[in-house]
Amino acid sequence: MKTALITGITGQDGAYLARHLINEGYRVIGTKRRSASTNTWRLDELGITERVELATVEMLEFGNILSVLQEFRPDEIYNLAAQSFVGVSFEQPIFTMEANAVAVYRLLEAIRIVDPEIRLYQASTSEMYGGITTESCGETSRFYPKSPYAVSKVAAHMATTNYREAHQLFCCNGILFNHESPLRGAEFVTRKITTNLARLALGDDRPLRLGNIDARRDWGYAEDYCHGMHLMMTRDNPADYVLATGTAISVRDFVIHAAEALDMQLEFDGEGSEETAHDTRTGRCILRIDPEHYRPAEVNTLIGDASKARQELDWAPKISVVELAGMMAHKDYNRLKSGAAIL
Ligand code: G4F
Repeated sequence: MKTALITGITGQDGAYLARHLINEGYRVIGTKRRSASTNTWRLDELGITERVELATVEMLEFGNILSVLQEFRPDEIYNLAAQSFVGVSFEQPIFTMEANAVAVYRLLEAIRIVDPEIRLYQASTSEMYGGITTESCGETSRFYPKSPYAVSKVAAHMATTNYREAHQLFCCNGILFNHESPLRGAEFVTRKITTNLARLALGDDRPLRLGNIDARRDWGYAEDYCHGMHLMMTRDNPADYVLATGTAISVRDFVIHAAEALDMQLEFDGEGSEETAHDTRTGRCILRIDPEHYRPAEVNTLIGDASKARQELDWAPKISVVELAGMMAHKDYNRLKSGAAIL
């Protein structure tokens, strides 16, 4: 039986990846930070809480990382732990660099000390391309980070590549474009949209408040992407792969698709921060712009080219963004209708 260690197992990707690896016959160890109460709602929803072993690890402490590797001797590590909020990284750039980049050095050094045969998956991100908006980005595209988050992820990406080349570690960077699901954190825009629209569909009258609705993202379904992570780790040779759908739509269009799934037909009026949207069927105001959600530097468009993953991993996304918006909206509607808390 192979052992996988997943840092950040309580997040969206950690939960889907854990379920996939359990189904593949792995022993799964997940790290979590020390806290009075660990939120395992995603593992609970997938019905796998009792099937994973949780270890308390602080990624800022080298000794913690070393100990967990020595104790469990994993065959594979999936480093998904991060300060993953792009907006927050403008407020906490130093913590973001520590948690997302220096922590990766700790992990890489610990692997070298404990067992250089351990394989590492590093969660890289499309945010690294940030300012490259004119082309669809692949593994060899130039990086142009536009936030402290993106800068930290470029540093981690480079460190991982360097350890592969300098120390011959089996390390892969998975450059994942935005990937969403009903398990997405409620602060990210897609889930913020679906939770608020579901609330409105159930009679609440407070409009959804968003920042830049013209930003365009290449959104895929997170579970598809977690399968892709595992495929990278089963290759004979380590490499970096982009996972993406190849199609981008705007935040505005995501709102429209999610609203349609809840039987709302939106019409937009006004411009810039004065723009609003109402439901043509009821006349109710559904969306307002709130400049508080604008970012100091915005990534306007991201589109990925996953042809290498398609060819070498036989990977392809299975769910379209329209299906995804509908799936998320229905799930949140049903959660709220049954009285469940939105987490
Ligand atoms: O959902 P978002 O916060 O995701 P973002 O910034 O693209 O980053 C996510 O995906 C990356 C790629 O996989 C990850 F690396 C990263 O960790 C994270 O998971 O924002 C998407 C877009 C942005 O352009 C943002 O400005 O939506 C825009 N937006 C407009 N109004 C908003 C809002 N974003 C948020 N979170 N909240 C708003 O009210």
